[in-house]
Order: sequence, then structure tokens, then C-alpha cells
Amino acid sequence: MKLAAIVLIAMIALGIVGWGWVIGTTTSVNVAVGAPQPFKLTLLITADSPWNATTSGPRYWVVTPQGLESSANITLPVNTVIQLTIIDQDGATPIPAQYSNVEGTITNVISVTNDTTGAMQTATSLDNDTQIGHTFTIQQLNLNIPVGAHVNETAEFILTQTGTFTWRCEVPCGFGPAGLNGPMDGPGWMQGTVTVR
Ligand SMILES: [Cu+2]
Repeated sequence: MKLAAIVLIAMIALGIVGWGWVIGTTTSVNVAVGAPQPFKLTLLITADSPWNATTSGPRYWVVTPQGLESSANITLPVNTVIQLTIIDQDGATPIPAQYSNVEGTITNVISVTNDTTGAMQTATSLDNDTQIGHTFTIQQLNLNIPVGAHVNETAEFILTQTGTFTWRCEVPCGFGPAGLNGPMDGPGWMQGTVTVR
């Protein structure tokens, strides 16, 4: 009788501990699965992609495990940390000063690694006359990321609004007297859409 009682108490205790463990484990697993993982977006800016038979220009690409894909239509998840890397192989072009400040990234910073020296720095702006190659800008979402010339740059941001928006480079890096033609007009070159969903 005594032994049976001890066994019963032990079984109840084990049961409680066991269920507690299961519930605890299940809960923590659910939290881990449910929390959105950061989304990685890697963009490459080539300096001289062939625009036509005789002319070449700078172009944004999306880097994927399968290779380079068009940047004409980029899809990003809403309410998720986007870890953006931009590799800029192009040089600097003077740009309107208003686009030299980092806006809309987490704590409004970018992290810039120089291609040649390997030196890394965080920055809240870049010099608009000498340091900026291009920008990755979504005006409708108040996102402006100046991209250094010949750098590997990272930034994190969260988009909280769903919809389709226009991304564009605000550096006059195209053809024509004002630099606004060609790639600046070309979807998948210096502009495109970002669909947030
Ligand atoms: Cu550009």
C-alpha cells in the first residue's frame, strides 16, 4: 500500500514535470518559429553594363544564389528586419546634398567597408560631392541610403507599410547633359519597384 502510494505520487510528479517540460518546450519552439527571421537582400551595382551596342552604364542587380537577377521588381517582407548589402563597383558622382543623409534605416546608420583598404565605418551621411556613387531611395517610405563609391555597404531597416513603391537612385548617373537619361529611366537599372507584403 505504501509502495503503491509512493509510485502514484511519483507518477503524478513526473507527469506534471513532464507536461511542464512539454509545454515549455512547445512554447519556446513556437516563439522561435513565429519570430520573423531577418531577410537578406544583396544588391550589386556594376559600373559598365551594356545599355546598347555602343554605350554602357551603371546598373543595380539583385544577387541571388542562382546568380544576378534584374532589380526591376523587388519583393520584401513587411514588418521584418531587412539586412541590405550593397556592393558598389562604381565611382563617385556629385549629388544633390539632400540625398547625402541616411534616412529610414535602424538608428539612421549605414556601415561602409572600403573596397581597397578594408576599413569599416558607420556613417549617418556621406559627402555629396566626393563619396557617393549611387543611392537606394524609396521616397514614399522615407528610406534613403547613400551608397559609397567602391564600397561594400550594409544597412538594416524595417518596412511597416504594404504596397508597391518605386525605388530609385537619386544620383544623376545616367546619360544626357543632366545625367538623367538611359539608366536613370530604365527599370532594373537605376529604378524599379519594391513590393512589400
Ligand atoms: Cu545611380
